Amino acid sequence: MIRTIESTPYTDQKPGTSGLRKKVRVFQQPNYAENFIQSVFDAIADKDGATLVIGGDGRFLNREVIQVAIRIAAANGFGRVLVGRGGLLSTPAASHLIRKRSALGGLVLSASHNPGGPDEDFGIKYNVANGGPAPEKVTDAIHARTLTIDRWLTVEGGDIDLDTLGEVTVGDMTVEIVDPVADYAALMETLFDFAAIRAAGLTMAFDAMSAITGPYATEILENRLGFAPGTVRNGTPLPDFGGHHPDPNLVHAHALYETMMGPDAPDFGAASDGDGDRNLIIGRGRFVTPSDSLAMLAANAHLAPGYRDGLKGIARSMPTSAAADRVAAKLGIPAFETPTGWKFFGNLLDAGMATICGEESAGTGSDHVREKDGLWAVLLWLNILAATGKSVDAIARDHWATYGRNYYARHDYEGVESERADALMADLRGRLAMLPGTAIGDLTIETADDFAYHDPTDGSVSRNQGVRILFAGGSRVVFRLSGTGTSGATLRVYLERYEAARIDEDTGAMLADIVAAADEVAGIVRHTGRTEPDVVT
Ligand code: G16
Repeated sequence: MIRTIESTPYTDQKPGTSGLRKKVRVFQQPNYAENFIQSVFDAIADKDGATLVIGGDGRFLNREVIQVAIRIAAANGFGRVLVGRGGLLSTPAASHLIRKRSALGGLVLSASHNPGGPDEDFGIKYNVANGGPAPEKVTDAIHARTLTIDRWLTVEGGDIDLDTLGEVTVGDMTVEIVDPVADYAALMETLFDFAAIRAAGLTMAFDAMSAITGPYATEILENRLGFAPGTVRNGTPLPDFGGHHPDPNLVHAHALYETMMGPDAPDFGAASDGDGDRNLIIGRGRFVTPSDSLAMLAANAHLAPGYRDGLKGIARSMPTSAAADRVAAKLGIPAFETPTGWKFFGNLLDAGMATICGEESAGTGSDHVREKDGLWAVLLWLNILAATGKSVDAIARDHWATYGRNYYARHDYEGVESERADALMADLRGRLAMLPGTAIGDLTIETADDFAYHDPTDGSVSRNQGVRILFAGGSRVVFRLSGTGTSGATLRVYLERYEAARIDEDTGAMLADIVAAADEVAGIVRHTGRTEPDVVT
């Protein structure tokens, strides 16, 4: 029997860069998760008898919200819900399942790389039928509904067993508990030459960061590709990620970095994040920035069976370095520049205009799903290493020798008071027209604008996506506020300098004058009171 529960709106349920992310305690307020899930269902059509995928990264609150979501889905007319065993599904595996089973969409429960636990973060994201994050017109409709919602629907009944494969009935709806790994692993076998990787005899360290990729990496890397037991570290998903940030960068995956720079480093090192869509790539003695990784993967993708016929196009988010554009130019294929947020790649992938996409925020992926995919990037790297017989370092050096090098870094100022961060951006935006021609040290500003994206597939326009300051000679600094944080504001400053021939310099030294110019042009110290970034990646 369907029950109607009266409720009142919360005013803070606007989805950010990637769904609704808040502190666990916020989600634990009465009706909070229920309101948002019901708003999702109120905002979408064709639910009757449709299939819905539900899964999450296993963080604190995952199981509880899944049980609630199943009952709300049953009351809203869905015919079937697919749930990963244990409530687990990596974000790319959820995307694949939506596509494979022709689901109407999916609820992906994660706050990605943010920490988990009772005092940490939780999130809910809705993905549409192509497997990708809901586009802005859908998230806008969901948000509008959260502001007027006055009830949510549920069915009688208790929690179901999430840990046993098979089917159970909730209301009139079937719930199917599926193996979270099997379909995804099978997809990877179609894209990459597993036999060649196995035969290459490479050694590897993979840090699953006590998050969702543990079971996937253990099955694919150790069981199917024959990497030694223990290759996958921190392979058991924990509700609090062992108390760490499951963020695969040089700060939070520092132990892996130390291993890879040490005397006994294996050939290849990698890590993924809370929900399995990000990746960190480190060869023996060689860290590869996400922007470079995108370019190198695109340049070599034809070595993997899934991409043997070449790429249709390459897409990157605006703050990502232009290294991939150079590869696209050489390949004679289009390069696209989108706003930050994987959702902006979906239309290009659906239209067959791009095959590989990537972001500076450690995300790379292809048209095999509609999310970025951490293990996919790892496997493509392994396939390239196996096919070429070269090291990561050699591939990187060869790449820079061919294309030149985009020195790149991102400086994050976290937990800045929102008013101060907003003031910095408003101040900067107000001065954009006056900036061209301004000299700062040896740099001269050539152009300054606020990035707006015109989607070539549907004509939609997304404005105010980040301030770009371009210097004469091709160096660049970009300023934007993160859309994924849960407390205060995070100012991201993206720094880039292109060198055609000087490919072996220190990144910090190469970017020093741009760092100084960034502060001068935006008044970072003046506005935020911070003299140093919290995280440099
Ligand atoms: C999400 C989005 C990415 C975006 C990243 C950082 O990743 O899916 O497209 O690049 O956030 O966004 P921001 O700079 O606004 O914090 P994830 O891995 O957190 O889902």
